[in-house]
Amino acid sequence: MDAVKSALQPITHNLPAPIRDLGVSIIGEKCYRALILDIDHENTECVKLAISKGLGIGIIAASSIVKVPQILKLVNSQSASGVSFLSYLLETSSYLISLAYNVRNGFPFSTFGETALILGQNVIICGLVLNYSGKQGMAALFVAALAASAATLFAPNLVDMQTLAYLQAGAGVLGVASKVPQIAAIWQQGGTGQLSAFAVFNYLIGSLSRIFTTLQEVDDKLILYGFIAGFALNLVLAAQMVYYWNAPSAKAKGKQKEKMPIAAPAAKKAQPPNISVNGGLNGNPNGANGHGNGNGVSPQTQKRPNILYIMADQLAAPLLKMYNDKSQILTPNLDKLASRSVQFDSAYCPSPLCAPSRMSMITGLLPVKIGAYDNAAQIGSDVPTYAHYLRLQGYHTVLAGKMHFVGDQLHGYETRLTSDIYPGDFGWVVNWDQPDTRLEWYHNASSILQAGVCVRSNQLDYDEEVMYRAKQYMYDHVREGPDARPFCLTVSLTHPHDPYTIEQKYWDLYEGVDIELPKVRIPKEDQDPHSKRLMKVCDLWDEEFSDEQIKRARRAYYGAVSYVDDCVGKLLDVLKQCRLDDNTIIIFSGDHGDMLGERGLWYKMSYFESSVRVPLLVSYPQQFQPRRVTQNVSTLDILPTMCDLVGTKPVRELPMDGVSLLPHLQGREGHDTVFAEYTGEGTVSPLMMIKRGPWKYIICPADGSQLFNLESDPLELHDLAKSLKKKQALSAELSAEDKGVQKIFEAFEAEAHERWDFKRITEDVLYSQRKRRLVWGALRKGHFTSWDYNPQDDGREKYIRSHIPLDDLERRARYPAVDAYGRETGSVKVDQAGSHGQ
Ligand SMILES: [Ca+2]
Repeated sequence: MDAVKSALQPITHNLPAPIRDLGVSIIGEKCYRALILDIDHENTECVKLAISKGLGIGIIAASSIVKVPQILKLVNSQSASGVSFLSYLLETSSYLISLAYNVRNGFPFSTFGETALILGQNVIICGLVLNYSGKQGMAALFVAALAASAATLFAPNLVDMQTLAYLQAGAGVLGVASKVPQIAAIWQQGGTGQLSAFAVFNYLIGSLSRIFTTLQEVDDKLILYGFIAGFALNLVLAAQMVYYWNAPSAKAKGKQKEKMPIAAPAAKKAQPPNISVNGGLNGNPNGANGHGNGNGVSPQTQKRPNILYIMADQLAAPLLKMYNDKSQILTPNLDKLASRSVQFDSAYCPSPLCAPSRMSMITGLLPVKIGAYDNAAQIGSDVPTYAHYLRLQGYHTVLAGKMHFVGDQLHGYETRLTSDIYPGDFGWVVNWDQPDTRLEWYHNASSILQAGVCVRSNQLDYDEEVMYRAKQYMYDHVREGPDARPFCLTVSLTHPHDPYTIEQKYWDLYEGVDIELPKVRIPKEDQDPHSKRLMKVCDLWDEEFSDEQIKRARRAYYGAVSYVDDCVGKLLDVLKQCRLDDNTIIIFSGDHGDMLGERGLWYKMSYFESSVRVPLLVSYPQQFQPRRVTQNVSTLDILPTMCDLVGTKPVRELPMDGVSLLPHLQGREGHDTVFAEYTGEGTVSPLMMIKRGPWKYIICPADGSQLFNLESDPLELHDLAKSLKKKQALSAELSAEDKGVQKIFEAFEAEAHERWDFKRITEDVLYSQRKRRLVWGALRKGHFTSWDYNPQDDGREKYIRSHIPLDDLERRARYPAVDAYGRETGSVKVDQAGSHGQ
């Protein structure tokens, strides 16, 4: 020891003045002499003090950046969504009081410094939250109020020490109370979710250290009790962390926890799918991947949940009752489903056009990435879809209805029950080389002019077949008995797509109803460039529809929506009759909306809400408490969400634009940004959208950019980009609010140009269009071979046939199964020859 001392002393006695002074200022003259100069380690008092000071400085250093990630998140997203101002306000107030109490008591800075640093960061966060919530005025008021409170608390003549002590006691209680909801949430959810273990253990160590530094340096019971209570609650949190860390599985470790399939107990780590192991056509009923348990949503039920995904076509979310109390459209079944669902209030399609939206939805990839440019674009058969992912997990992937595939008509679906309603070829290629030529298949005014009642239509023929096949599939499935593989059945209806015509029954639902006219009417000359072009493309430019015509079209659409609602009711009814309802996750959504006369626009192809926003419901009350989610999400998110629902993950090495909705479904914080891309008819260059928080930003090199704040301007009447431009042209003085908007707009512009190479995308689109035009021209010469799907339906193998024993057949066909006396037996004989005919 003496050797060490004599080696060190020449150094410690000759430290540079600034370091010596710093040391003295931290641990005092006495302990500096004892520890540094004399190197006396027996001096316990000074050693303790030095440790205490070291801990204090460590805590202060860590606290100086503790809120930086939150600040960056706010700045990058330019949205305050999901951040509670009240919570930050309370924390900020409690820190301000503590700071005043500590300063006025003259306690050493090292024992409370973090209070000041976190306070400063909280003030920034509060300001950002108010700013991004569109309350710039409130932000100024908040800072002023804070300054006034600080002045009051620090002034001995205004607040005496006794009052300040009471306030400090209150602040301590407040700080402690803030932990309780977190503990309760973990208890209820049976897991720690996205709570950071790093933060929890940091807080635990921090509060323990603070007890030590307080005992060592501050003689104040109030402060001490606050830290002890804080430590106790942090200890509970940490214990919860440890408990849930290990509870689900000995295999589940650390960070993998977040990636687990929902509530899956013995879940294995998500692995790239392995075809040789996973189920083939025969399917292993216990999971087909040989891992059985651990892949299910519910650990209690051995059988993994089925998925029934119902889609509508051209169903505008803003018109539906579930999104608009005042809606005149009758949708009792959807309303009931919504009340049992996690309902997404801001769900967008990835492209406001049929095929691109659907191709992106099934692949989780934005249209440009997969070449889904228009309604005649083909995506590669090598692009993984949710059907591939679920099939690998042993699911029977089944499609009944429309998907608007071009070329490959299956894209991973094992079974397709109907043909498509639209052509699966290059017939509808857009031509940007001749942008002013209206093509024969474009939408036109006839839908509106001829709106009304029908006995039958193309659409009804189609959807009636879709419904029959879908219901029949569920009946067949349940008669397969308990060994049937789980299914993912997509039922995709073509209603309420135009033409606006529907059966009398649904038309009559609106008899005597004064059908609401569009809310927004804009003179043609005041329309934005894209809307003008859309009116021309859809042959609406020279039309002046009377209110009566508009009402008839809307009434027929309302009827068609009620028809969809009826279909949903029927599907859910069959699910229930087949006793599949308890173990089936229901997803409801659509491919895009319909302007239905809003702003003088009809159909879709634009980024206004009625065209681009879609309904989205996920119903599985056993796992997901019904709630509403306001954050922006996309139907792109359906693929990664389905993967989570069945206990797998998209392959990490492959691109993925969709983000799982699981955090939203579980009531945790989830994403709030969506992107959309449009390169179809009605535009002449790529038209893109970013929706983040309340901001909707639209960019098209041919038309310029638009910016709307949906929170303050839900009808999208004020294009902020346009008004900024106007003010700048007039060299008008920009208000503080204008400057804020300008900053947001510029950030979006930069982001868009970073994300999209418009020149290259335009070239790619033109290249694809030209290729397809040439190929399509050739394919129409001579003998035409259709790519349209022809579903298998072999009448020789159903019903009563001589090669199937009659008694067996009747017994198998009856559900529920009965014994010889017609009493329900509760089980289906599955060992008989194939229920689908062999
Ligand atoms: Ca469509």
